[in-house]
Amino acid sequence: MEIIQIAGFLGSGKTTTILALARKLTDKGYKVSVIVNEIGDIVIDGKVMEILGIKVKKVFGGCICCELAINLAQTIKILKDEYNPDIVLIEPTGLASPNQVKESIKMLKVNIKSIVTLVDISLIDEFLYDEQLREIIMMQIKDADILAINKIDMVKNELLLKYEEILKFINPSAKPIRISALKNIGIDELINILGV
Ligand SMILES: Nc1nc2c(ncn2[C@@H]2O[C@H](COP(=O)(O)OP(=O)(O)OP(=O)(O)O)[C@@H](O)[C@H]2O)c(=O)[nH]1
Ligand SMILES: [Mg+2]
Repeated sequence: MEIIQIAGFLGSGKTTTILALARKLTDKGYKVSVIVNEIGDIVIDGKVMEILGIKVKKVFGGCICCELAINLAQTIKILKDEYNPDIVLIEPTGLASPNQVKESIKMLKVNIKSIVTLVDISLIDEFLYDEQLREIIMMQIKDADILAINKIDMVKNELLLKYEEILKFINPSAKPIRISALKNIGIDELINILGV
């Protein structure tokens, strides 16, 4: 069982990316489970995923990163015991620290494959102007193993090139990739980089 965390700020495209990944991985024959926190429109998302035959577990009560650490670990344990999926995709809240989420499940001795941090290229300029948002977004970028610039369908190439440089500067060890989760661009490449 391998665990992949799809992190990123509010609205960056985590659920859309998870759906796109889960579809392709299911088609490849993998048994996929998704763990989401119970916020926003996830009830609908959950239904969509159930229809696709993807097992969905919800973590209740808000922020995955802090008080729910035990709950998340329990959820993963139950998933493993009851369903034993090949791949678990985790969507933390958009405010979570990816490393904290990772830390909270370390004791399970499961294989945490990667942290993918999504960067919403259509809003990054705006977000980075705000001091508080900047802090959260920088933390999420620094925690990434893979940095997926999402919503590339919405912006010009110059902006992409500019942010590829900036992201490389903030986190030189992360692998960069351009995607559009909504238009299904770059998802195969993301799966390749993930090595699943
Ligand atoms: N144009 C465009 N829109 C996208 C893309 N990916 C996601 N979106 C849209 O962005 C919005 C937010 O996407 P979600 O997948 O719900 O983002 P999220 O990170 O799960 O959001 P929260 O769970 O609320 O933090 C939705 O309206 C998506 O349709 C993309 O690649 N291109
Ligand atoms: Mg979501």
